[in-house]
Amino acid sequence: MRWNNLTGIVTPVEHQPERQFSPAVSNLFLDALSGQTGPRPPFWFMRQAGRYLPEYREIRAQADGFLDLCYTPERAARVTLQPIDRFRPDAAILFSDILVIPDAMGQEVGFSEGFGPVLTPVTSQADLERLDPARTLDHLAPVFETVRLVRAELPDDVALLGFAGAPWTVATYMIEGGSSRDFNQVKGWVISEPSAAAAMLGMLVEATTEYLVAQVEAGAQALQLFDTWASAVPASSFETLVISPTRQIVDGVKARTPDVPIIGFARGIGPRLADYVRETGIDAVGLDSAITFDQARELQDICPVQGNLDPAYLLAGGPPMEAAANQVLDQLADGPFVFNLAHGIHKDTPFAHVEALAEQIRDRGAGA
Ligand code: 1CP
Repeated sequence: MRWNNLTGIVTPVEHQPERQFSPAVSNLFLDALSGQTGPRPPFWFMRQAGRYLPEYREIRAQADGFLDLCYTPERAARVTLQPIDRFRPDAAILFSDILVIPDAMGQEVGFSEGFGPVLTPVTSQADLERLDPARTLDHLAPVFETVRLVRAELPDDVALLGFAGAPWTVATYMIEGGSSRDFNQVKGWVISEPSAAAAMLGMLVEATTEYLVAQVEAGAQALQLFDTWASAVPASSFETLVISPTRQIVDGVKARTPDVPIIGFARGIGPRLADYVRETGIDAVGLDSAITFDQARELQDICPVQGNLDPAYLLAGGPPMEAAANQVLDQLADGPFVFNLAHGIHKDTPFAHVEALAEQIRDRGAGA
């Protein structure tokens, strides 16, 4: 296996900017991301579209696999809008996945029912050289069409959030060939093949920047970068694997679409979150459930925060959920804040619990 002498740098693909949406009425979510506090905190839920919704399962069953669903704009748009119709959150998140980027670059990506993502792992320099980030925009054209369809359907006071995986998190799937518990393959690879790792992160930065800019040009009004597995990165590699690739994407996106707010969600990095915010240039930060309210309020002095009800409360429902959600609201809603979960909705969550939570947050605007 030889990994040396790779550059992995791609030339940005030219494309025509399109109309950028500007909301006619105030949007609580975008206001919060710009540092304002409104009549009530805005909310949306990570994985608000997905398997816990019967109407999602119905469309999913009609699709020829999960990626087919992501790449069929009419269906992906319907799925994006399903939770909006049910719960009326303040933001819709584009229905897609973080693994469309390796798929676009030419890696074999599949999703097996009940098992999760399965990728043919990148194990050699030849595998790496076969990846081509320059294909990203063409391959993901259906996703941009989904963004246009959704924006045309969304009420003006609901914002459209685009997203992508951060390079490190996407790289874990590309090297491990799927989900991992210990990340030994990818961590070993980074240690023994640093130039190959740098080349792959470089490809991911380029592809992800193009992908996010194109989402904004198609109508996304804010973006979220998911660094779900930032928790696995040793402190000594944090700058190289988490901070630097994220900062490059933030800089690249802002150079071309300066006004779009970017939320960074780096899970499990606890005390390093403040550095993450300052050094990457993200506009707002997503909090996982290990973040204490004291930490969250300190972060709120630097930027708006989003979070952090543990999804287990939503799964449980009832008075414990209500009490836990009230605590989050009491502790954080005085500053710039977007109510959300600490991670995605669990697939066994009864949607009645989600309805109840949405109503509870909305009631905060009725004088609570
Ligand atoms: O068969 C199915 O229906 C698959 C389930 C599913 C869904 C609904 C997958 C496979 N992806 C998605 C959609 C998705 N994924 C969205 C849009 C929907 C929404 O939020 O409403 C988003 C934002 C993601 C992001 C995503 N995908 C992340 C980051 C967020 C997180 O959950 O930490 C990650 C890590 C993935 C990879 C992935 N894709 C699918 C699964 C089951 C996974 C996770 C696998 C793992 O735990 O390692």
